[in-house]
Amino acid sequence: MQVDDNIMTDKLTNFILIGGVGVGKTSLFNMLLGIEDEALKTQALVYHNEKTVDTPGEYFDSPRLYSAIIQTMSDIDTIIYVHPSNSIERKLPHGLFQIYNSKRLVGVISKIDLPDADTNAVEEIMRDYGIEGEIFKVSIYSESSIDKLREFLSKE
Ligand SMILES: Nc1nc2c(ncn2[C@@H]2O[C@H](COP(=O)(O)OP(=O)(O)OP(=O)(O)O)[C@@H](O)[C@H]2O)c(=O)[nH]1
Ligand SMILES: [Mg+2]
Repeated sequence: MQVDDNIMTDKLTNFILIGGVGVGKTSLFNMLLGIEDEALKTQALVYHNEKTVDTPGEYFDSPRLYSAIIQTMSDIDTIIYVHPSNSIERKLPHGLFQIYNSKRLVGVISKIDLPDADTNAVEEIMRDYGIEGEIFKVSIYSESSIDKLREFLSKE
């Protein structure tokens, strides 16, 4: 487990980013928290201030690792599911979002700058997955798209 401190996390509610390999979780995480590092492949759970977590896509993509996500989610209030705008692949672990029905569930459609983006199709997938609340459309190349999500996650 990697632990890091960052001033921005004090202002944000605790959250966990989950989704497949390469969907853009770490890039988003870093922008939300004001971390300037380039997103490298995530190899393990990365915690900032104990309750803000980035996860490796493998945890989501391989059934034998689902238990790691489930256990990690248990402490966190907001679950952010990230799905890229240019993929209509459905591989949500069955019932994952229904395990903790007291948590706030948020959808993020990532990489909306891509030419083959189809945000309507991805939104439909997210609704089928049981995400009833907010769905944000973001690109790391659009500061304002990230600002909207950051504002939503901010405590004030
Ligand atoms: N075009 C575009 N590319 C993006 C965007 N966000 C991330 N990427 C690229 O997608 C690739 C994967 O991004 P990561 O943030 O490492 O993805 P991840 O979900 O953390 O991947 P894992 O750690 O393997 O689970 C990188 O090459 C990023 O530069 C975006 O908004 N638009
Ligand atoms: Mg990552």
